[in-house]
Amino acid sequence: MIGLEGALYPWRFRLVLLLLALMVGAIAWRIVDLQVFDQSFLQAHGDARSVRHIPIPAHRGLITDRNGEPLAVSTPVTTLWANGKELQSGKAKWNELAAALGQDAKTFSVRLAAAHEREFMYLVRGLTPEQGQRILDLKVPGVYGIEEFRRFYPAGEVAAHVVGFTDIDDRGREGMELAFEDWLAGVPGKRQVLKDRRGRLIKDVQVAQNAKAGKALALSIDLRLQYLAHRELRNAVTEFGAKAGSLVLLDVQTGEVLAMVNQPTYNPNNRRNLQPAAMRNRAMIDVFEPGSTVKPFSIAAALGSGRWTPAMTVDTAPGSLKIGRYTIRDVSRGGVLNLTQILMKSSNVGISKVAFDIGAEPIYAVMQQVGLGQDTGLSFPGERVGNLPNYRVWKQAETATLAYGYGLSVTAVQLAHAYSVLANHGGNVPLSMVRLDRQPVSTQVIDQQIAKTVLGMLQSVVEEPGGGGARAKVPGYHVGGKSGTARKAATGGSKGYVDKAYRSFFAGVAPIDNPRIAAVIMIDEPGEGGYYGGLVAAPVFGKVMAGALRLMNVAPDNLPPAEPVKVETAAVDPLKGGRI
Ligand code: 59J
Repeated sequence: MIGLEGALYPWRFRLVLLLLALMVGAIAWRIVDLQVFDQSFLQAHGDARSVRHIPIPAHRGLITDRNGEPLAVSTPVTTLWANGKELQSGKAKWNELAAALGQDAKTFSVRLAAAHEREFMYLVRGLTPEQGQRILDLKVPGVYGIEEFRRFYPAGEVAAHVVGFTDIDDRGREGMELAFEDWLAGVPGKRQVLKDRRGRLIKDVQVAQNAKAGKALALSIDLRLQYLAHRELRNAVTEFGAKAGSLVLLDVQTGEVLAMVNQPTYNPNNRRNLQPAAMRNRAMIDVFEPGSTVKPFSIAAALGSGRWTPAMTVDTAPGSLKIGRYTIRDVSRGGVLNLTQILMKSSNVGISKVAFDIGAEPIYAVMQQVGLGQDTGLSFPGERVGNLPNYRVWKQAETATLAYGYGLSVTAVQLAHAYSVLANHGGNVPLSMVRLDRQPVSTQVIDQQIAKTVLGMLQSVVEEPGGGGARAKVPGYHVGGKSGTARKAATGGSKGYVDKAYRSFFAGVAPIDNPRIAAVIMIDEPGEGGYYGGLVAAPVFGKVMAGALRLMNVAPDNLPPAEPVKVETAAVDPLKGGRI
């Protein structure tokens, strides 16, 4: 045996020992380095290659009408996706898969073969969970399912413009779905999973973060009134061959929008072949000259000036009035008219003469205070403000046209709001598209007595002979309102008004003594069977109001006097008895 001392080359032996020791030391150091100093960095990188987070979709809040009727509902669906690389190992099952998905086997296999380098492709989105499971049960390699939610709109085309819709990724795109996106959406959660080098799911580790469901939203809309408004507007647009139309119903005490419908409309549950014209919530995103429907506000300004009383008269003969190069015309000639008759005959000349007397400013002020051409505060997507012009110096032509409704532009919802202020006896309540739990603050903008006087005049328009609003009558109730027929202003740079293109209006309130509902009907370009507001729009008011007042349990204020009740006297003497 050769001892250490006896080694032939002791220095060599020591060198080897030293080298070995150094190597052990280096390795030990590296271990410490990796395990201690670089640990978190390496852990993160390791996880990044194997631990994945997949999102857990959050349940989107339910949208209902004011009584809890569902308007937008999220239902669970299964979306199928595929890993194109993994798919290639299961070609034998492709035909079966194509059949289950209802696709042509040939085109389908071409599509799958072309995806051989893709890690992710959608196969089909939004299946019912049962349909999805049936396909997953085929166990085609590379085919996976994810749980998602899809919106369904139970009221379909009836509430489409108000409710709006979400896109395929469940984000609000239109209407209240978009306006209240943050409220409705919720926060998606995260699920931690382990995947292998090729991205295949190995293990569902844990829910890293629960999804937070979105909040429910109750709209101000009453679906019963919405259906009624939809039906009557659609019938009128069809009957008169009109291009479009809008109808708005407001609760005059709370400012809540009870119904808002437009024609044409669309089915939000099937948005293929969608026409842009059908998608417009015209009641809020289209503006127009309101014409004669604003005359009641000019009258309110006249009464507010202190210079006019309802009995005071104006001579409107000969039915036209020249202002420079411009002529104001009445369609029907009236002669000497008091303020009520100016409204009943809808005299442009009459209201212009009143306007010249008081000046444009007080008329402008009333229109502004009732919200015409003003921001509604609703922030509805695409909503327009319109325009109420304010001149430093008002020329006569501008004064006259403002007084009978031209030169300003408004939305249907603004016009309804303006009538709701009259109906609320001069109190302006802000509009709301969501159900309110308490009475909002009202601002008195028209004197209460003046508002009541104007309401009385609106009643005459509907209930007295020759008022032009007879077709707006509602059996059992006293109502008031104003019709309007306005030529359409030329668009696209051309001046003046289009030949034979009109908008027909009716705006009104009911019941007249203690109004609850204000309504505006706008029919765009009636093409057959007449075009006057009193003929086209007024009947829609009558029918919708009749139904709405009944549905809202508003007590009738105009019932025929009760028939004296005949009491049948018993044919027998109760004391003596007899046959009953
Ligand atoms: C009218 C206008 C256009 C704009 C005129 C309607 C003006 C005017 C320039 C001729 C049809 C028509 C600024 S009519 O709304 O007076 O609702 O039942 O469009 O006057 O000066 O062939 N309404 N309508 N005027 N313009 N400019 C009447 C009236 C109204 C009715 C009927 C008959 C117009 C009673 C309208 C209705 O009150």
